[in-house]
Formats: sequence, C-alpha cells, structure tokens
Amino acid sequence: MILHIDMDAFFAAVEQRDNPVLKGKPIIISGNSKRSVVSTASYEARKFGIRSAMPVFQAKEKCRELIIVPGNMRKYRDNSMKIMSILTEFSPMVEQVSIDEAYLDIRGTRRLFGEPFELANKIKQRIRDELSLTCSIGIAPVKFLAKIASDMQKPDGLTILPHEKIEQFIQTLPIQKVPGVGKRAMQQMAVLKIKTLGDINRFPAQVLEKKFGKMGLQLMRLAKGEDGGTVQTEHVRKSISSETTLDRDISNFDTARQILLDLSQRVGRQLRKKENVCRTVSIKLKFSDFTQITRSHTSESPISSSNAIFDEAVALYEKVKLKKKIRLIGVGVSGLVHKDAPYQMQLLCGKKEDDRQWTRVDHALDRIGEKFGTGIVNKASLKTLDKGRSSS
Ligand code: TTP
Ligand code: MG
Repeated sequence: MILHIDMDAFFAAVEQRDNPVLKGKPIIISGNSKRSVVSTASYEARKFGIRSAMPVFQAKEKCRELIIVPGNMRKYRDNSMKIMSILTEFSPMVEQVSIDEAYLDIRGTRRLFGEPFELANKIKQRIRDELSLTCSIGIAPVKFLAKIASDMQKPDGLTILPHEKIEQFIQTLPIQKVPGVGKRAMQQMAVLKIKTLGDINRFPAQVLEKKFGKMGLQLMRLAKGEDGGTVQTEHVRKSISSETTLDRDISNFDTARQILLDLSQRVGRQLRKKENVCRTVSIKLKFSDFTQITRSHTSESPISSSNAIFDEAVALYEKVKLKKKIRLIGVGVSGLVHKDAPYQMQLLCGKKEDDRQWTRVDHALDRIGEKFGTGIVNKASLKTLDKGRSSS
C-alpha cells in the first residue's frame, strides 16, 4: 500500500502556530504589492472563497478582516525537513514531492506499526506533538489514488481505500479530480460525456489516444486502477547490478540457473561491501533478437545473502515464458538501505532466519575472497559453468 501525506494549509498553519494573534483568523500568506497573489490561505479564509494563486486584491474584496502575512520560506523549509525526517522513521521509502507532501511505500510496515490506519494515526500524532501542525493522509494500493484520498477529508483527514473498494471508487470519481486533467481536457470530456474516471472504460484505446494523446492512454491505465508509479526514494534509485553476455545464445534452464547464481553472488558481494540490504531483486534478459525484458520482485523483508538474491532471481526467471534464446542475463538489487538503519534493524529481527545465516556465511566467504581473490571459494554448482563469458 502507498501512503500520501499533505500538510493542511501549510504556510498559513506554521504562521498561526507561531503567532497566537493569527489563530482562528482568516489569513493569507503573500506579498503585499498590487501584483501579489495568494500563496496559501488559512481554512478560515477559505470559507470566503479565497484560494492559492488568487490576486491579493481580489482576496481582500472577498474578506474585509483578511490578515496578510508575509512568507518566511526558511521557516517553512525547516518545518518541511522535520516532517520528512519523521516520515523516514516509519518507512525507508519516502518520496518527497513538494514542500509539504510525500509518498511512503508502507509495504512491510505492519509488524512494526500495525494496520495502515494505525500507522497513519501514529504519523499524525508525531507531527502534532513535535510540530503542532495537522496533516491529511490518504492510503491506497497505488500512488494516484493515495493522493486523491489524502485530499478527500481535509483538514486533519485520514482516508483509506482498500483494494476491494477501488473499483467502485473509480466508477464514481469525478474526472476533474484525476491529476493531469485540466480545463482543456475537461471540455473534451464534456463532449464525450465522460463524467467519472470509470466512464473512460467505455472508450477504446484508439479513441482516447486520438482525443487526449498520451494522457488518454494514461487515463486508461488509471481507470483500471493501475498507475505504474513506484515510490522513488534516493534508496530506490540506488541499485547494484551485474550482467553477462553469453558466448552463445542459450535456452537451457540449468545453464541459466548457474549464471543467475554467479551474478547473484557478484551482486550480493557488492551489496554486503556497501553494508546495505535490499528489498527488490530484478533480472534482465536480452534475447537473440535483441529485445529485452526486466522482471522484479519486492519482498517485505530486506535481504543481503547471495542465496536469497539467487532464490528471488530464479523465481523471477521461472515465471518468464521463454519463446526465444537468451543472449544476455542480468541480476540487480534496489531499494537499498544501510543494514543498521534504525528502521531496518527492527525489521531485520523478523527477517528470514535463512537469510541471516547465509549472510554470515557470505561474510566469511567475502573475506576469504578479498584475501585470495574471488572465485577461490565458490558454490559447487558453479564449477561446471562455462568459462569465457564476458561480463560487467
Ligand atoms: P498545498 O499543499 O497545495 O496547499 P496547502 O498546504 O496550503 O493547503 P491544503 O490543506 O489544501 O494542502 O501547498 C503547500 C504550500 O505550498 C502552501 O502552504 C503554500 C505553497 N503554495 C504556493 O506558494 N503557491 C501555490 O499556488 C500553492 C498551491 C501552494
Ligand atoms: Mg498542503
């Protein structure tokens, strides 16, 4: 599941917190020149119809008691950093998308923080206790739905969309709520009588692409509840991989298996050298006609032994329906975090005993390898592996 968090009236809430005179009052954050626009408005000011990006003179017309507060970006950035730092204690996968907004991949957090709503309440509580600010949280299986959910019960909201409610939610979701659907697209939507995201399903891909270009195809995916977007953290971007171009194309499972083992060991060695553990393992296969595919799997528990990486890689390989011979095989790991990261430590306590034991064995092998050269001690099954493959 993905969690999306967005602070409530962020700049205005910070100012109201720091200056008691402003509490409960309609305020906006902005410059005070004729050309200034509203950066944000407190919820009290929003009752008058005042919104972000509205010219200040217009906002003043809407509300006579409106208080205009000059902004203090340094202070907002400082608060933002503190919020993001709290979030990283709940998941190693945090993607900050703006000054007051972030996505968290919360798969695998249940053991530590409970059900998603408990986790969300813990986050809200921490932010309230430490920063005296409120936020709204949305939780859903995919990013775009989590973002829409976080906006549904603002301020101080919490909205959870479990898998079984997604279909009905999409059927009734007003199309203008979908990120990326602007005014121009709305005119076309009206012509086609598309009112909800679910209505998109009535149209074939060609029509959607013709009318809306790339966005049409994206809407088609969203209407099926898919958005393909993963939470992009620094850690996720960090990855380690190794690949091998074979001397001759192969289709034999045993040979592929041995190569996967060799690559898993190379990748595992580098992973442990960086003192990292990983959650995602991926494989890459390039075929005789130069087409290629990648497959990946993310587990709840982080791993660091070559054996566990190998098991994941083989499982991924076995799921591929081979139609052509293979000319290149690659193995990669991502979702890396330091093995001693506080979050990770707790999680590691529950990880597979197998991986822990194998990691210990691997560490011993790694040390021997460093001293005498890698390849001195190797898994028996590697002995039969073809020599003379080119690898990187
Ligand atoms: P938002 O999260 O869009 O707005 P918000 O936090 O003020 O209110 P909401 O409760 O609806 O989330 O933006 C975060 C901050 O970014 C906002 O406090 C001020 C700044 N901002 C601008 O400076 N200009 C803008 O046009 C918008 C939308 C935001
Ligand atoms: Mg906000």
